[in-house]
Amino acid sequence: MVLNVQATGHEMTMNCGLQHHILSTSAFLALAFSSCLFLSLFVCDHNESTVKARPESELRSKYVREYVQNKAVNLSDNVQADQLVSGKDCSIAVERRYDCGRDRALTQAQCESRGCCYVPLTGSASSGPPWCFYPATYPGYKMGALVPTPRGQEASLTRSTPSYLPRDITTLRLEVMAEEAGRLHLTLKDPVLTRYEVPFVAVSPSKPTETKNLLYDVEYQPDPFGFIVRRRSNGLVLLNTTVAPLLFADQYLQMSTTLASSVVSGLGEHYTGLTLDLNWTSVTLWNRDMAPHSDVNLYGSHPFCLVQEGDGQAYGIFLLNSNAMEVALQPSPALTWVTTGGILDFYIFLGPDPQSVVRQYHQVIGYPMMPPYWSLGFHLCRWGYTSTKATRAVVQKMHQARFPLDVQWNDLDYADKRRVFTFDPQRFGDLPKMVNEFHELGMKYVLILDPGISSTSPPGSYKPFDEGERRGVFIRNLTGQTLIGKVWPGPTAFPDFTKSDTVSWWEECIRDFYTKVPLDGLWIDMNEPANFVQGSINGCPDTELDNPPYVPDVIGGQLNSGTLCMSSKQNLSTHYNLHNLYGLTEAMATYSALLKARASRPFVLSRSSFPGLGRYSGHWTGDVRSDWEQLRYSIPAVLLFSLYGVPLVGADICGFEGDTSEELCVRWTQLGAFYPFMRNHNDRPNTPQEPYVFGQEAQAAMRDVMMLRYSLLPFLYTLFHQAHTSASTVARPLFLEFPSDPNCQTIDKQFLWGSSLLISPVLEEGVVEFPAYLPPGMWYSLYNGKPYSSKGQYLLLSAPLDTINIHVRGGHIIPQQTPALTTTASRRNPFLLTVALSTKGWARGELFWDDGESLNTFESGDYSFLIFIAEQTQLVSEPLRVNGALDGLVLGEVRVFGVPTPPTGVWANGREVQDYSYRSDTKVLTVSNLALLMSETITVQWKL
Ligand code: MIG
Repeated sequence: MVLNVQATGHEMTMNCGLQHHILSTSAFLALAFSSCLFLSLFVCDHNESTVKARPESELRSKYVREYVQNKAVNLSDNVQADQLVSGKDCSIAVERRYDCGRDRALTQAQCESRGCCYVPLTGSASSGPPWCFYPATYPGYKMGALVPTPRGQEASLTRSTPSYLPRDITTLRLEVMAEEAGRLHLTLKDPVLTRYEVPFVAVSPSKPTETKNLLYDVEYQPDPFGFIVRRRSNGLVLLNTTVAPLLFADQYLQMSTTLASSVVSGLGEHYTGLTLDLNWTSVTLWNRDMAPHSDVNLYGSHPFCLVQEGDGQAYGIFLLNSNAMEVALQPSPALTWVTTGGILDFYIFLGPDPQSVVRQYHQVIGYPMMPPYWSLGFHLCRWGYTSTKATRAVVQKMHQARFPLDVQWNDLDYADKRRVFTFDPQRFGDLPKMVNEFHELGMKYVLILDPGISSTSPPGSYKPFDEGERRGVFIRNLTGQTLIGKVWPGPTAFPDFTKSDTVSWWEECIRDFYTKVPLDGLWIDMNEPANFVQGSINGCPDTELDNPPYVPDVIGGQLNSGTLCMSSKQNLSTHYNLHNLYGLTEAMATYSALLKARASRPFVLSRSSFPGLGRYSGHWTGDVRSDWEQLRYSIPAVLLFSLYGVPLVGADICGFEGDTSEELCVRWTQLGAFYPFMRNHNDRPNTPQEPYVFGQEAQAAMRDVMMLRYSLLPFLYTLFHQAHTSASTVARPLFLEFPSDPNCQTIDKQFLWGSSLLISPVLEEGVVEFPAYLPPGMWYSLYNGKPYSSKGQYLLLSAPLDTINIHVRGGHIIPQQTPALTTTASRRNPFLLTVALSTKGWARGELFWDDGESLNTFESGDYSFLIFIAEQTQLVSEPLRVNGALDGLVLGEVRVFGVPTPPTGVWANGREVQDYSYRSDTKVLTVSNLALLMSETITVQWKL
């Protein structure tokens, strides 16, 4: 019953003018499709080629780069793109060339022996179109008749001409499932030999939806096989895979498609802006311990992208596949998925609005977990708190300087000889006592847990390894022995979290440690998994998995660079197939272990990620450098993880690698106060960066913004509840909220919390004034209620060192609470409602409240839920559901922004109140010193 009021309120907040600029060319396209065989000649033309080329990106096609380096060919001048080459139709516009040599560099002779076109380009080695590309028709699979099945339709695909790859799968089964009106699910598998498939999906295939209800149409080209997906409402082609042949060999699967626009977000984890550069680039998805920098694969893999169509609509593409993958992007616009194993398992999400695309995606990968309330407080960490004494001193200094601190952390320093599940008897001998002291202060404690288990302690002296070996929990090498790599403790074995015995052993290790050290959460690092030696201490055998015929463009050049041998064996499959799932499976086991040990809501923070991680864990963006560019790119990183279903995310505030500066650290703390997950963390050799080490002015700025965050935690927590129950986002890119505003498509220097707070941080050194975009509508400064009515324009904002600009959107009510130095204390303080009236004089908001740490409170009904509704002259707080968590809590203050004239009187629950003020300059009414029970209906009225 409560559910139906928890929609995120979009219908009331769309005051942004819904203009639907249907692409003028769509009618033309629809005509072209009905009559044309070679669709590929048309589908890309509608886009006005708005390719974004980021200056820092100088990526070229790998193919061209190799040619230039190897000088394999002479660049011939003035070669025409449009020409017939040895009888093949090679008259293909350069931007619509699809690389025929993506698997390896080819000479002209090798290219032509593949039956492909070889047309070098002049002086454009850096622009990246391939020189060897598929001709207009090229043999592929031939599709048989589509036959109905209980889940949809299926057809058989056969290849009669071998491809140029080893071990073609010559017969494939295509299955097409219309699972939801807005979700198309399409798989290509080997019908004879079962191939590896990703084992975790949140939804099981459902009954097909009636064709008349679908948001899309699918058409097939039978020979060579390809398909086209169109948006039914306007005929827009969203995917056209007929533009290049399908390849499906044992270790090389490739499919190309056009895209409906060049505004593409996703395919992480990379160091990029919110939208990708499609100018002949590629991204590799292969989990790797790698400090964030341009053009390399990082810690996580998310084979999902969202495409904004340009008229407020959007769609998503998800390839559920965990093998090493490269996605090539080209400006036509188009992309090519190349994966090295598994099956092709595509989901297409039709939206039609971007927020619906995100929800449809999260329905497949799972909605995010509800984090404990305390985890939204401030976290402090560094590598180099070398003893309990040093750790206690940090906490004490934070308290003395009156900074909020909910969670104190320790890095590897705590462990005895760096072995997990131990603590150093000298330096951390009284660790349990320290943790209890923190608990008495209302704080929490988290420590790091690496997956590598030391394998060289004397037998009988290190139970996690002895017991793990006895129970066979570790990943094995090709010949069946425990694979040994090297990480912080020296030689280590790696738990295989795809095995149930491993999960129970891990749960026991955590429970045993927890009985000594009552920690509150676990930080799972190095779980790509990272390995300091390549493959294992004995190298890797020479197998098709260790040395595959094709290796995507991974940093280090080989799949086993910085990780385990690909041929090593896990319960579910080989590491070759499961590598990208290592962090996810560790997060699942760790979540379950914490739940069993602590019997309350788990907190897990994982570095490695894969779709579905957000159900168990948060994420931090790894080893970011302490510089301004990394500060700036932390925003798209956080926003992209929202799209990936991991809303609890943040970067290391003030930067991890290198020394920070005072100004950078202030600005980073201001931005970090609006990361959903807020932690300051520092690397071992660097100068300290705890808030208290800086000058008084810097400290004051940091304290202010930390207090501001704490005051907003009831609102933030409610956003997490919404994400958990309806797959909305917490930190939200502007385009999700204002899909029809073209200005918002790529903005990633500003972002929103939910639909109502706009955050505009300073991201450059020395800047104290900068232009920020205010989407159409009423906005108010969160600090003083100063109003801005925007038609959708940039506004010059003042931002001295002590200020981060935050605007509240008209029509919204923000629940706040008087801040304190911990959430334990702040949760008992009076609430404050900030009411930002729309131009029509209304606003609404909501509050989700529970004890902050019990599991499944929403699911079991053990929570409170309040809605707030304001009209011209009154505010009503209506509890729709009340539980004990609200006992004794009061509303202490109300601020109303946008009250046009001074009130002549104010009443609270019918009684006249004296304690109010009105400012004519900002038009803000403040009613203070209230003490009205939140568990009851509250009415505050003012007479104008
Ligand atoms: O090889 O535990 O990203 O946050 O401080 C470095 C030490 C291992 C990497 C993590 C970083 C952490 C560090 N870890």
